[in-house]
Amino acid sequence: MFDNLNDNLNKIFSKLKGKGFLSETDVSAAMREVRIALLEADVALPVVKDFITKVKEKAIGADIVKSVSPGQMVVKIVQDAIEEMLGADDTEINLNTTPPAVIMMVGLQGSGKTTSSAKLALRLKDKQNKKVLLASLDVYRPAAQDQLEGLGKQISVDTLPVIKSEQPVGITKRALKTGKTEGYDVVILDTAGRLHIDDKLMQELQDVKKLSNPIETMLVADSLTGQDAVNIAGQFNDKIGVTAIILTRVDGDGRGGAALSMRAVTGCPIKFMGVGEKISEFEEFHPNRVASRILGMGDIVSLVEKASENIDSQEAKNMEKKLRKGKFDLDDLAKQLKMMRKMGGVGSLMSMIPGIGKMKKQIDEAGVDDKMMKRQESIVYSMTLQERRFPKVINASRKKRIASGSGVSVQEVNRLLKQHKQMAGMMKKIGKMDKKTLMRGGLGKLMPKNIPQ
Ligand SMILES: Nc1nc2c(ncn2[C@@H]2O[C@H](COP(=O)(O)OP(=O)(O)OP(=O)(O)O)[C@@H](O)[C@H]2O)c(=O)[nH]1
Ligand SMILES: [Mg+2]
Repeated sequence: MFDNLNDNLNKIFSKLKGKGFLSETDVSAAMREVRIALLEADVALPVVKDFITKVKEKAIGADIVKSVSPGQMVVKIVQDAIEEMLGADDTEINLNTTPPAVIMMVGLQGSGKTTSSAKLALRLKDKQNKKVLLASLDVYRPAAQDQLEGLGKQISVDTLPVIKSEQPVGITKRALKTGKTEGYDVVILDTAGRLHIDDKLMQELQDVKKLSNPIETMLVADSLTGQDAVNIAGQFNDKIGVTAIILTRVDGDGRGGAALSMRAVTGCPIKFMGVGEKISEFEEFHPNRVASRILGMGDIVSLVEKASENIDSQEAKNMEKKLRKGKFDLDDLAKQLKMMRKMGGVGSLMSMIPGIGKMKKQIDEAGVDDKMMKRQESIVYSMTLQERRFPKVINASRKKRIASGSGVSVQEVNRLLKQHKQMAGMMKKIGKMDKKTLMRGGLGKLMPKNIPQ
């Protein structure tokens, strides 16, 4: 799914990613291309328009986080907008009722209702440990009831025994009764297909729905039919009310338009997708995962997320100013430790910075791990304001108090103070250095030979 869209978006973003500065014209030009890409993917026009407007607004007014490029920021904004278009994550099946909970499956002919009924039944049985009864209401297509029975056998889920000449409403009544008396948790009603939406069959669905009061009415829609699937979903929703959508044949869908516009147009969440003919080929639909599949730029997105979530840009600026002046007190140390920890710890930070391999080894050897950073943070927070600003006042008795306050040994407090002293000294030197010297690797030379543990 989304292969073409993924290719097209990649081409558009590769032009933006490297740019150090993005003008409004750059963003507008890129959005024109994104718009075409989405339309080519068969996304509904109103959905595309809404999408582009939102992205443009955010991209142009975006507060660019220092550590990422504007292009990377746009990728993140686009991913957020795709997620928003796909709706909130909502794959729970509502079974919150006096059992049996009824799930009614509706949809056009051949959309995959019977197959999806079995897939859903298997999932409820295996993952949620539910006792499920499958019932076919399809008295029109010859062998439809046998088809469900065969699938039921295959997955060891019971099917309601077939009584020839019984009509859908009668079958529904019997299914409910059997469900109740035989202690089923869930009854899945697999209804007959419709070639198109006709009044007689719609009436039948309404009758079945009224009688069975389903907790979920799932529309099964073929993603290969693109915008038709979306329109049909809208009509089903108007006429009988739909609570969720199962999108089928996603395995063959290279465009993904139905998946992308379904939620925005119908207001119904896509809960599952069929990704093949086999019963096991059934997946939950998670908007965030689908969005990252579409863009295929998960690394950039998570980098931006981490950077923007955790670094208050003002804070970073203040820190830089202080460093330039060569000042670095214990509060600053605690802030730095916290920032690093929030960004996923030393390991994850290192893995995101290219060419850090050498230093990583050094740091590993020094034993700077996340737990230690947290302990160090708590040592600092056990100090008084005066102690943090002027570490010199920390005498033996104060050290004892700080150690017991943070649950560590006095030696550990000593180690932290020593480390701070070294770092403060280093910062002072950096403060005096100009940028050129820093770039030439001055920083490495400044690293203390052995960071105290
Ligand atoms: N590739 C693929 N095939 C699917 C998927 N879901 C269903 N099918 C196939 O689509 C065909 C029709 O599926 P059914 O489950 O019988 O569809 P239906 O909606 O019950 O059809 P009617 O009862 O006739 O309306 C079958 O050959 C299924 O194997 C899917 O997710 N991927
Ligand atoms: Mg069927």
